[in-house]
Amino acid sequence: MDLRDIINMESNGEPEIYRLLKIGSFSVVPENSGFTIKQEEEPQLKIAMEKVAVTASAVKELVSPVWNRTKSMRGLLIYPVIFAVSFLIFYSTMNFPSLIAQAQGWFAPKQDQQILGKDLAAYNAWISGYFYSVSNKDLLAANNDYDHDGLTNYDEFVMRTNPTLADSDTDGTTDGVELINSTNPWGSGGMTTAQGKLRDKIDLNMVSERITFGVAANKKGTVNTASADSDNFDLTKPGVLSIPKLNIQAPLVFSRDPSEFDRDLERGVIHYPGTALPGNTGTMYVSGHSSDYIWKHDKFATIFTKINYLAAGDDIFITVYGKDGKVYNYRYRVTGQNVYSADDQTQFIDNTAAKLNLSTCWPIGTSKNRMVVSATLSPL
Ligand SMILES: [Ca+2]
Ligand SMILES: [Ca+2]
Repeated sequence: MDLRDIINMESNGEPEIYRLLKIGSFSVVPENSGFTIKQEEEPQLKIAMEKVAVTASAVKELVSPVWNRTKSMRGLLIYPVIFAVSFLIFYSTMNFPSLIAQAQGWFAPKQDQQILGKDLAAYNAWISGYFYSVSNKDLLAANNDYDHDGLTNYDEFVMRTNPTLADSDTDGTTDGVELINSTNPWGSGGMTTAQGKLRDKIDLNMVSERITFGVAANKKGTVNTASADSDNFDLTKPGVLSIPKLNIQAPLVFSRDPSEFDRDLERGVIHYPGTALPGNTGTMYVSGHSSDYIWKHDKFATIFTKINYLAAGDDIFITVYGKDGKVYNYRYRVTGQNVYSADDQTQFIDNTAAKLNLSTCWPIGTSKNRMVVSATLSPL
C-alpha cells in the first residue's frame, strides 16, 4: 500500500488520509503539501461557542431588565413605607383629639355609657369634631351643656345642633328655645317632621329647667346678700319645703349643677344653684315637676302640679339643716303668680327683697312656659 492508496482509502465515506493526518485541530500536513484538509471540528466548536455566546447574551439581555427592575422595585418599595410611617405620625399627632376621644370611649364614665349606650362611639366621634383639642373631658361629657342653651351635649348630638354655639343658626333664638317652641334650630320656620321625631327623644322639661338656670346664672352677682345664718347651711343635705294648703312636704335639694337637675328632681324639688339662699335678699328659685315621662314613676313627678291654686297670703315653709347642728326655718307668704317663658329673665329680676319663686313647667305636660308662684319672707 503506497501513499496514494492510503490517500484514496475511505473511512466512513471520507478519505482515510484525513483521519490519519488530523490530531485535534492541529494539522501535521504542511500548508504547502498540496493536501487540502477538510476542517470539521473547529468550525463546529466555533459555531457551538458562538451559540453559547449568543445564548448567554440573550439570557443576559432577557434577565438583566428583570434584574434591574427587581433592583429598582426594591428601591421603590421604600416610598410606600415612608408614606405609611408619615401617615401614622400625621394621624397620631394631627388627629390626636379624635384618638383621645375614641380611647375615652373605651374608658368612658359609667354615666356616659348609660346615657349613650350603643351611640357611644358615634357620639365620641361627633363631639371630637367640635372640641378639637380639649383636655378637660367633662366638657365632652354627654350630660354637659357647654354652650348653656339648655341642650346637653347628647341632646345636641341627637338634634345635630352645634354644642359649642347656643344659637346654631344665629337667628337670635337659642337651640333649646327653638326645641321648646317647635321651631327649626337649623333654619327659619317650623320644625321639620324629621326634627320633630328626633326631639321626641329629648326631655324637654329638663331643657326648660336648664334654660331657666342659664337665665338665673346670668343674674349671678346681683343676687344673694348672704346672711350670717346661710354661712352655716349644710347644702349637701336636702332641706324641707312645706306647703300646708296643698299638703306638700318634699325634700329641698340644693342642686350644684344643671347636669344634676334630672337626678335631683327625682329626690324632691330643687334649689337653683346661684340663686338666693333661704332667708337671704334676692330671689330664691325653687323648681319641681308638674309632669314627667310616665315611665319614670318618680315619687315627685307631679309635686308642683297644683301650685297655681296658691293665692296671696298662703304660707310656704322652708327648713335648712346647718353644719352647726342647728335647724333653720323660714316662712314665706305668697304674693301672686305669673306665667313666664323659660328664658324670661324677669322671673329672677327682683332683688329688692328676700323672695321665693316656686316654678314648674306650664301648661302641665309641656315645657313651653313656667308657672311661677312668688312669695316674700315673713316673720315666723
Ligand atoms: Ca348645649
Ligand atoms: Ca336658633
